[in-house]
Amino acid sequence: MALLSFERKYRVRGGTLVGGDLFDFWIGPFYVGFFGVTTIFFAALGTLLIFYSAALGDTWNPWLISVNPPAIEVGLGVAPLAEGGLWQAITICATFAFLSWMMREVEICRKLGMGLHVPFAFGVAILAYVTLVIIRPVLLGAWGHGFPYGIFSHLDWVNNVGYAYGNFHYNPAHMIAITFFFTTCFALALHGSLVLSAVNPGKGKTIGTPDHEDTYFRDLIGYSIGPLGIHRLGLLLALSAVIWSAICIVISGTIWFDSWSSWWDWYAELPWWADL
Ligand code: 07D
Ligand code: 07D
Ligand code: 07D
Ligand code: 07D
Ligand code: BPH
Repeated sequence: MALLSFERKYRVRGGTLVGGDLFDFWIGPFYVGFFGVTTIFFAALGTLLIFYSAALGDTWNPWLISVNPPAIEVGLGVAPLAEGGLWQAITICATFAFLSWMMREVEICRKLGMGLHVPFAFGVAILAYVTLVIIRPVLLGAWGHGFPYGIFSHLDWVNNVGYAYGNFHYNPAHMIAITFFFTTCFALALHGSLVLSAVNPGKGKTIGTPDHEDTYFRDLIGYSIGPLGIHRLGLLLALSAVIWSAICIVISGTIWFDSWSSWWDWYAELPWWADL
């Protein structure tokens, strides 16, 4: 296999966590490693089970295929395959496929002598998924509280769970999560446009230095967070968005059972205007 010149420098042995040299190789551009093998295994098995479930169902319309969790009455027990057992098996496969993918990222970071920021960030996405299909269902006492694996059916789940608590917009953690999501897009829009503007000064002119970028924001709003700072901020915003998402859903039904709008009653009941 022909290697590109930079690959000779970086395609070196070591950094693996499991399996030593055994899986320490590349297939084309892809690093394999022990966790590459486990990713393929769980991803393929999980996908196969989705097809099997679709074959048992009554539609091949991709928008309508849905692998449903067991009925609430099954509680935390194991369900027969066709009645939610497939959903349980796919959940196990998916969780291990995602975790394997994260660990493969860790091995690649170790190989390249880099920090573990990317796998850490992906770990937060996995945490959100695990909160939805494992942690919250376990706390509520039934796998039936997980979301169904189907393109339209999972939207119905979000909708129905939202309205089960009145207007979900009043969930304070949902507000914080949305605020972080909006702010993440805001920061990325500013960062992406700023960098492109600096590297597109117009035909025949030289590209601006990072000083130009800093000066732009100092002129505009009196402050620039700087070239490294914006990446720290971006990561912090994105991870906060998802952590608050996980919080907003895990508290629904575990510590708050009512409509979310009535959570705000404490505000109306503050002593200085409660009796007005
Ligand atoms: C762009 C990276 C690429 C990923 C893609 C998705 C599959 C599914 C399997 C048919 C940003 C690949 C799709 C592997 C095929 C079968 C059985 C990431 C990018 C291109 N959702 N959601 C979508 C998932 C949840 C919600 C689209 C996954 C929660 C809303 C896609 C999960 C809640 C809307 C999808 C998950 C929720 C969507 C685009 C897991 C709260 C939309 C996703 C494992 C988070 C949008 C028809 C995207 C849409 C949409 C996948 C979880 C809400 C099908 C894999 C339960 C409101 N979701 N979702 O671009 O068009 O992500 O839906 O947690 O409006 Mg969803
Ligand atoms: C409009 C902001 C512009 C800001 C400006 C600046 C100042 C100065 C000064 C700080 C567009 C203002 C500046 C004031 C301040 C100082 C010093 C940004 C704007 C010019 N939805 N939904 C979206 C999801 C549901 C609904 C967009 C998700 C339910 C409606 C986005 C879900 C129902 C509208 C989105 C979900 C519903 C939207 C918002 C999940 C409710 C819109 C982003 C997980 C029951 C809005 C153009 C945006 C839209 C919109 C996401 C659910 C209704 C894609 C993830 C099912 C009516 N939704 N949604 O638009 O498209 O930012 O607006 O369930 O109008 Mg939705
Ligand atoms: C962080 C940049 C700084 C901006 C800040 C917001 C005001 C309002 C006025 C009390 C990311 C300054 C706020 C000037 C004060 C009065 C009368 C940008 C950052 C600090 N929304 N929205 C919020 C606005 C719309 C929706 C929060 C504005 C659409 C949902 C804040 C607009 C739809 C949720 C806010 C606008 C929609 C919010 C945080 C204009 C679809 C939340 C915003 C002018 C897009 C979240 C209580 C943020 C919340 C939230 C402001 C438009 C949906 C109050 C200025 C109509 C679902 N919105 N919003 O972080 O906590 O932005 O609500 O278009 O859950 Mg909204
Ligand atoms: C879960 C994805 C993890 C992904 C992984 C990887 C593969 C491989 C392979 C492509 C978390 C998967 C990878 C499968 C693919 C290849 C090759 C990310 C996850 C591990 N909401 N709401 C949120 C808004 C309303 C409701 C979060 C907005 C209504 C419920 C976010 C609006 C009602 C839940 C959010 C709005 C309602 C949420 C989602 C507006 C419905 C949740 C982001 C504008 C009537 C969910 C943890 C997220 C949550 C959630 C935004 C409206 C209900 C903050 C902007 C009022 C029930 N909402 N929402 O979590 O918190 O990403 O989940 O109206 O469960 Mg909401
Ligand atoms: O490699 C990556 O990116 C290129 C990793 C990844 C990441 C990473 C990666 O490093 C990071 C840092 C994040 N995501 C971060 C985030 C955000 C902030 C924490 C957060 C908002 C988010 N990711 C969200 C999402 C979403 C949403 C919102 O829905 C999706 C769909 C994704 N991220 C998707 C992805 C993948 C593109 C990639 C990634 N995020 C991880 C790829 C991976 O794990 O591959 C191994 C697994 C497979 C190839 C397939 C497994 C198949 C299963 C066994 C079966 C399917 C089951 C599933 C539950 C069905 C769902 C059906 C739906 C219709 C509901």
